[in-house]
Amino acid sequence: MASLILILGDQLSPDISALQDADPEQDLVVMAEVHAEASYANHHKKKLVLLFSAMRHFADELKDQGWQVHYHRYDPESDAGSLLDVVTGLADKQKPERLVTTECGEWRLDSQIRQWHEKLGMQVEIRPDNRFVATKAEFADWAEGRKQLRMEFFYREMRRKTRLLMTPDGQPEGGKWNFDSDNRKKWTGKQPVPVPFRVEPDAITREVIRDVNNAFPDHFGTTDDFHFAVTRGDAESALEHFLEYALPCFGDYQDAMSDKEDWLFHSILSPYLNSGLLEPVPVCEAVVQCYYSNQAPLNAVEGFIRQIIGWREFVRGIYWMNMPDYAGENRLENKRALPGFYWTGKTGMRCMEQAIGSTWRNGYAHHIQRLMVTGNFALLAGIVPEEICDWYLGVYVDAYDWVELPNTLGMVMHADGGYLGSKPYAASGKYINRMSDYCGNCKYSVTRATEEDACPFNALYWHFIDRHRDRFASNPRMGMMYRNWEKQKPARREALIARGDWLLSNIEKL
Ligand code: FAD
Ligand code: DLZ
Ligand code: SF4
Repeated sequence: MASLILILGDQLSPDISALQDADPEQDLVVMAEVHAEASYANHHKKKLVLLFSAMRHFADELKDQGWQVHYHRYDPESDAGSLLDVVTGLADKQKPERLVTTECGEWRLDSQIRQWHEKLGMQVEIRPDNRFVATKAEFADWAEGRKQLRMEFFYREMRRKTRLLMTPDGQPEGGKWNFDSDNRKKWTGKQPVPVPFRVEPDAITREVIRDVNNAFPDHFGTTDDFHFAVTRGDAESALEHFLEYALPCFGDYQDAMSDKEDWLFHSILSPYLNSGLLEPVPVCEAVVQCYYSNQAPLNAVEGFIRQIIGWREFVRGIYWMNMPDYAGENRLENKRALPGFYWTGKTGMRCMEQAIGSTWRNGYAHHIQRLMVTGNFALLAGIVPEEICDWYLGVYVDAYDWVELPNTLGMVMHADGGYLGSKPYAASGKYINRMSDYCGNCKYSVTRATEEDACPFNALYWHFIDRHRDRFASNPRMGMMYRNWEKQKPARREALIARGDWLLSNIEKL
């Protein structure tokens, strides 16, 4: 045999670089469901179902196209507990000339694979991942010499590179790069939300659901009502569904949250983009086409592509430029453990209960829930970054270290000292009340701050501002918050700090 071609669980793209120039008659494709990958995080049961089922479907599609595929199914009794074990077993039997693979998206596994040539005693060819707009080197070139890295400027480069939403003379469509200021409406229920796209589980998915429930009964979440796409064809239908029903309102309600609706107008495409069932540029091209055919307004279309060719590419670049040290950052010197209610959802804070509840049921919460509810609480409460990062890495079906870590450690926790974002997204209950209808159904009162029934976010917000004065008071984007803090009467400030202290000491009871 000529080559073993290893395809990882998030590399389910027919054009993946590892398959390029391969010979279906001579080479053997290897895919493996293994304990080491299934257990390095408390992966949501739906994430395991989605990946294992999508992997099994992809392997079958490759076989139908004439590839020889060795597929290792998850077996708790198997001696092959890691990808290296599976590859070693095959290499011993088949004596291939080399192993070919596409670079892995996680530093943890990538650094292992880069040592495999020594362990296997054969050549290991690691090819670049060709599914991103910017290469790692392009990002590093862009970042070099800049004091601060700001997504907005990188995004403009990506617009120029892809020519998405650009006029023929090289100007941004609509005369502006960014229409974010139009994208902050509260959703009141008047505009009906689309029914989320769903696929009923086929025989393969039903078998995986049984396997996952047997092998991982203690993992977070539920497999009930699994309805994600697990093939490229169905993921493309999910994209069509989004374009037709949700995209027109995506921009207006991008920052909204609802007590009644888990998905609102979001695309729910991240699980497919991140596992390889969809590619970012064709998705953005389809979205942009909706603007030119008057099916969606510019604020929706620009807002959407900014998330993908802007944020998604930006966080990946930051990840690879700074790992592994980035993962250990804790510049706010947080010491508090993650409260148990992140795993159970049992809390009286309605916004947290709903965001964690949706996460438990669906393996999904939309961006504003992740950033301004569960993330904001962890920031205000001073949770140890590693613990909150482990939570986010486990509980979402779209979670992979390269995208989760910069979002959590950088954007939410500001643990990188402002490298990714210029100021922390700290907010009181007022913001949550402005963007949602949670507070009306909460046992706490959002208009109070120091009383026993006062919204915990309020005092925790001022506690955060006060305890990080040395770090943030000179930040021009936070000056107003410090001026507001100083304006309050000393007795009020004392009461807020006392309430904050009480909340932090009694955090498990909230
Ligand atoms: P939409 O709102 O429809 O957005 C469209 C697409 O834009 C998404 O599918 C995604 O590919 C991309 N996108 C949007 N925001 C971001 C962002 N901040 N970073 C990177 N891509 C973005 N996204 C992940 O894909 N995996 C993660 O593990 C992940 N962890 C996160 C952790 C935290 C603390 C926060 C605040 C955000 C995280 N995000 C993560 C970003 C974002 O919340 C999700 O991409 C989004 O909620 C996915 O749902 P959607 O497909 O409906 O997104
Ligand atoms: C996330 C994940 C899981 C749960 N299981 C597997 C697996 O069994 N086999 C596999 O090849 N990949 C799996 N993955 C994805 C990897 O752990 C890893 O997150 C990505 O390959 C990073 O790019
Ligand atoms: Fe959340 Fe506070 Fe509103 Fe309750 S009152 S839902 S805790 S913001």
